[in-house]
Amino acid sequence: MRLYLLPLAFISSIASANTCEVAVSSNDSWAYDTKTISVPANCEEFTVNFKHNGKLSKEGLGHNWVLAKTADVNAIAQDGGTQGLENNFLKQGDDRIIAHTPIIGGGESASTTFKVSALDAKENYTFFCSFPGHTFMMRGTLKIAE
Ligand SMILES: [Cu+2]
Repeated sequence: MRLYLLPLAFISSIASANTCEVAVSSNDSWAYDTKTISVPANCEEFTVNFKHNGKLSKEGLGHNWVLAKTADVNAIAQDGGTQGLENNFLKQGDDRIIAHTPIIGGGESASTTFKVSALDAKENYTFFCSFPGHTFMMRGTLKIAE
């Protein structure tokens, strides 16, 4: 019995650790490699590990990963567009933003972690890049998986 139970416990602990994070990447174009992120409801926190696999600088073609309610995305991007790279093209203290990474350039990576309990399974969430001109192409859906 013990021989069967130990490997199962080991496997399930690896699985639960892996599913509370996701890798998302982009490159020197206006796209993420991921369109949909599913967050397990039993995760306490969820981490997005974001990587820019391109070569261009963050001034030229930087990207970030920002999470908000879908209904708030356009207003956040509009308010952030004038805030400059030093503010990651986001309005400081904007409480509509649930989580975000800084703007990164080619070869760089950044992570952001948020509390899953802050999300509502009935709500629609969108992740997007707030770099001016990117927001309409660089976006995807995030949902809580029951
Ligand atoms: Cu971008």
